Amino acid sequence: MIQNELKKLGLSEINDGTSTGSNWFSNGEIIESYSPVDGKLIGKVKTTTKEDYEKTIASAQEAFKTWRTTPAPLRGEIVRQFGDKLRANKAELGKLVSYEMGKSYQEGLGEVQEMIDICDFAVGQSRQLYGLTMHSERPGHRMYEQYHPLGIVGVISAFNFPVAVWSWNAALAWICGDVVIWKPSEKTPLCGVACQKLIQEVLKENNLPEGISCLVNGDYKVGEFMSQDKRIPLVSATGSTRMGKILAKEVAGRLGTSLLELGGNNAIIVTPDADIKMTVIGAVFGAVGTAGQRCTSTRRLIIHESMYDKVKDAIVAAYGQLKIGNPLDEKMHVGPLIDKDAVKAYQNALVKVKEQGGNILVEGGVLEGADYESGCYVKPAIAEVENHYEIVQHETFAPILYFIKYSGDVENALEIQNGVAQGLSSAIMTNNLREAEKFLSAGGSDCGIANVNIGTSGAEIGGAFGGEKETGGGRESGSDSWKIYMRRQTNTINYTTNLPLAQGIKFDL
Ligand code: UN1
Repeated sequence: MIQNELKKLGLSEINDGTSTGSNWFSNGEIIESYSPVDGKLIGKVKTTTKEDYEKTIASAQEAFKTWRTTPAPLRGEIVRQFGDKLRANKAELGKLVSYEMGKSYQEGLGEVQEMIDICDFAVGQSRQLYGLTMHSERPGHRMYEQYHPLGIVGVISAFNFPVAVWSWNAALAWICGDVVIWKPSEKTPLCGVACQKLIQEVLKENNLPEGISCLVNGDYKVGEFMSQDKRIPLVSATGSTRMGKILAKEVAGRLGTSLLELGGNNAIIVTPDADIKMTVIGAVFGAVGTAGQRCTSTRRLIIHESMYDKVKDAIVAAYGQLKIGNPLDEKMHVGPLIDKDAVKAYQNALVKVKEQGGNILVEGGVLEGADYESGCYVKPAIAEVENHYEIVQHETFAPILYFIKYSGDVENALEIQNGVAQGLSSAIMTNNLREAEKFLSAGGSDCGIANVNIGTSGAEIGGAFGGEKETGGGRESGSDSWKIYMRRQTNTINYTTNLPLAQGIKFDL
């Protein structure tokens, strides 16, 4: 189905799973990558052994010596060229993302666009790695701070954004003078190899060391090499809260830094002043886009009782129009889940919804027959629930949307919204200024992302992306997220012939 794209991306030559250069050492077990679109084998990739890993670290350490002293704007120029490489390969990479992960082709292209956008952002940032200057309390002294490269940055990414999340980290880490070791999800290894090949072309064209970008493959065991390795000062990880808690402990145990993007349990509050049409588009795309497999997917709709029936009818009707099928076919709205384990988790969640008292409004189910051979296609479901149900408190990575009714004013809705362990994304649909401002205030949404009159997903790269509570507290991509990829140094310079001490301390010899 995508033979030409695989060829253009240089992936047709790795059929036995062995690495073919590109600064990628993989001689371990074979991972077979099957497409959730049609269940076919796309390719094989070998995992990284401990020996391969040590080679990878050596290559990264070697590259860091050159890269850290390359002027930041020149590092930006390399990232600019990488952005151009992505532009030239956007259709192919977007299609591979769509085929290996299962999101729609439009969303695959959108993901590559996010990569291009973060490259552009990073190029500009490469001339703005600003530190402050301070006035010294001592005469003839000057104080300032500067930001220096950190070293090796480890990136562990998830299957749902198999390429973009790496680029948010890598593009910034590179302009900051760091080198990157990336472990993509073992569910989307070919996306990782494709990106590694593209950046290696750029490095080669510029005679730069390959170790600026390194790829490792495998499951959590390879992730553990990284989290336990004191040669990696920063590990940025995206995935489940369960994974994040284990990784954070390991990294903290060696006093390293972790940047975590973990689960969400994102809600849209629909107030009496909401625009129904906008609410329907925002909620339906948020809940079923990427088959509900974004960290930012809409899980809960908290609807005012006065609007409840209207919103319910409109959304249930919209669900009746959804076309589920091959995501490469642009007429489809919903593609498959990533694999059969995800299908099982979706089915279990629906059983629990019923057991715990939920009322199903749109029945789910696994689709069978022609066009659904992979066994990964499911129907988006809707249930009326109460916020305290154990299953509602939990993030299920599938298209299940919960309706929760609230009465009284927006404070009551906020209490429900904030009444979960996760804190990634949130939204309010309202044309009422007081409600919107309350939602955005210190007493409002407790999430890292809070939107007015748009849905919970689809964040732009210009803002800092991440969330609070069990989402892990990390911030990636825009704003000042670059700072975590650097170490800060405070410098005091004395340009006199005396040596006065700070705090007026006298120490005469
Ligand atoms: C994620 O689901 O891990 O806001 C990232 C969005 C995307 C990123 C999602 N820009 O939906």
